[in-house]
Amino acid sequence: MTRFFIMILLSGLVFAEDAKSKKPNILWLFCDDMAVNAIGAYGSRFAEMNMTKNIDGLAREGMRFDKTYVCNSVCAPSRAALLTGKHSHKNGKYGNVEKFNHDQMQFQKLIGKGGYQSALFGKTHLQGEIQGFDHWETLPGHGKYINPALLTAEGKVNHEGHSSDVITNRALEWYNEKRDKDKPFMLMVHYKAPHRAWIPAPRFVEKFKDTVFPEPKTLFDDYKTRDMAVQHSMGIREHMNLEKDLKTNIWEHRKYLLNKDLSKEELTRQKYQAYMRDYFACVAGVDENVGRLLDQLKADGIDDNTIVMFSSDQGFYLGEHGWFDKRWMYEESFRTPYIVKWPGVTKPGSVNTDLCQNIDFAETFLDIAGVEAPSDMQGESLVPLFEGETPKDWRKSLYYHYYMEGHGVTMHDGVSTGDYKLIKFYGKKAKGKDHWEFYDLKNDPAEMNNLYNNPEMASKIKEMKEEYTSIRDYYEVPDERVVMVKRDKSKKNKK
Ligand SMILES: [Ca+2]
Repeated sequence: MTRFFIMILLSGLVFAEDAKSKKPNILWLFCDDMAVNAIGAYGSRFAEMNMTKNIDGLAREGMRFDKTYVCNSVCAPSRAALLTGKHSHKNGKYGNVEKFNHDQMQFQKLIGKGGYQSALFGKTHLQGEIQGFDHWETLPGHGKYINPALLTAEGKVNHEGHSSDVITNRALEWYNEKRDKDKPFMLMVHYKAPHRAWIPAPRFVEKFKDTVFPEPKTLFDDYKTRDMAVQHSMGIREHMNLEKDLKTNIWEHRKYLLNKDLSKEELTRQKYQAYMRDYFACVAGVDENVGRLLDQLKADGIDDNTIVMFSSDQGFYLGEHGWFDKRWMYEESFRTPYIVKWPGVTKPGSVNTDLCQNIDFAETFLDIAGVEAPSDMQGESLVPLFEGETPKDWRKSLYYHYYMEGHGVTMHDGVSTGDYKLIKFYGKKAKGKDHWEFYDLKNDPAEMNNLYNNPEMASKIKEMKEEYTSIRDYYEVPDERVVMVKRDKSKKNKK
């Protein structure tokens, strides 16, 4: 009896030693257009509504990153930056239309050297066949919300159900049945939700029907001091499509719109509520599926040796400035959520405020896997930050560059130190001239006051212009303007 007990004790010790020396698994959870403000853990105006309990749980048990940003706030370029660890001008993916060069180096082509098996499920938005993953099942283009097809190495496979459920089901099938259980894994789960046109799974359609969502303070922004923002075409009132976006009966709504008693403000408010109902019904679907994946790790007893990271391809406007969509270098779209739970490494409930960017993710994955990152990747490993040890020479500013002309957002680039932001608009709407904006983020976090013409700010602006030149040099941004590939409207974008 005693001998039996000792044996159990010894095997327990061996197991504990094994777990310690074993490389950690990585579960990467990635959304499309998930606003920082949508996540309760970030303490937004929706936080008390408790709509993201599984994602919030990750922040409670791990580290919340408050200053993680993207380099180009639109779907495909963000994914290219994620895989290559490079800004758009280095990976060649400037917008959503031109082809991505899959032959270039990407982290997943190297992570196997560290003994990892890799798999990706869901949205990549990078036309052409993805390379380097041991297993992949990806949505063609944007993919469909309901009954999506997935591209695989063997061809296209049709699935039934909502995309968030299908993507999770496929990931779980690989996890349970196809992976090599003796190797660590890098599992990437890329949801389409909550991208426009915000179609939830049927079980969530009615979830928020009686909910009144709090409005942002800037819902009725008049864009005073911001010439470029005036020209937007992502206004909830003016540009949100009634039929496709808000799924209303268009004829009934037309009658409604013709009602002269309805003020512009009231129309904005009603459309905002309808938008939030669908957006959060999609978020609820993601959160539930995040819970399913976390439960599985726990049930298998490997949650202690699995790093879970949650992020999005960029932020989104949930009515701030009267908008939906992304693209701008303003905080709501420039910033993205990032939460990391690494048991034994990230301190539970901790918050990091260092400047991080989506070009850092590739090098972070490689660092975890013990694989050296190629010297031309442009990010930094975030592993020291997970350990609570910010390197002394950590970056002091971030570079951003948007190359498209979409939703009334003209081409622009800029630099942010977290406290100050300088933006240079130079695209069509700037009419051939450089048009600058400058924000004091500490005193004006909502970016309502462009202070570029304020003489009191002159020396700070000069300093930020020097920073702008220096960061462009550092990342080797060419001076030549990029001519964007236009979408061929004669063909349907099938892939
Ligand atoms: Ca997106």
